[in-house]
Amino acid sequence: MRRFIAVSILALLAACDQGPNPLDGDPITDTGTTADTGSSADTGTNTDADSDGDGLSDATEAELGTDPNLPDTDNDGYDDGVEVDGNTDPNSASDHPYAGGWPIGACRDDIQSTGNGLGQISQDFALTDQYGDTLSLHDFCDREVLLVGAAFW
Ligand SMILES: [Ca+2]
Ligand SMILES: [Ca+2]
Ligand SMILES: [Ca+2]
Repeated sequence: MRRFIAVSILALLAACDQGPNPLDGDPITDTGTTADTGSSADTGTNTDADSDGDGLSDATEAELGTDPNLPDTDNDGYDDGVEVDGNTDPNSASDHPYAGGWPIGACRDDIQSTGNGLGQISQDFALTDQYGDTLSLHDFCDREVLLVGAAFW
């Protein structure tokens, strides 16, 4: 009796796999088209997902134009999330956090020079630090900077 039941179950499973498509009756495998029109509010997209684990959600990466499947979009050695947190451009390899750890101000792109006199906002200029990075004065727009000059003759 057990043998008969087991054979019957196998025959039933085989019939389910081999039978005609229940949607249209033909022998072609159903491609997933059903009466569901997809009108559900759930589109299957998880906006909180971070597919590449760089600290930015896929939705945020879409807004920034970075690759949601590549942690370091511009291949400069810094993950996209680190760049956003450090106020650098995750889409530009020439713009990245300083190796020396000098924090870059979020206001750096908004700063407007007013002159080089006392109390004025200086023109931007760049210097090289001990790590070989080129530091821009306006990158430190959110702090006071003491400049010490020296010359060799
Ligand atoms: Ca991401
Ligand atoms: Ca990067
Ligand atoms: Ca970058």
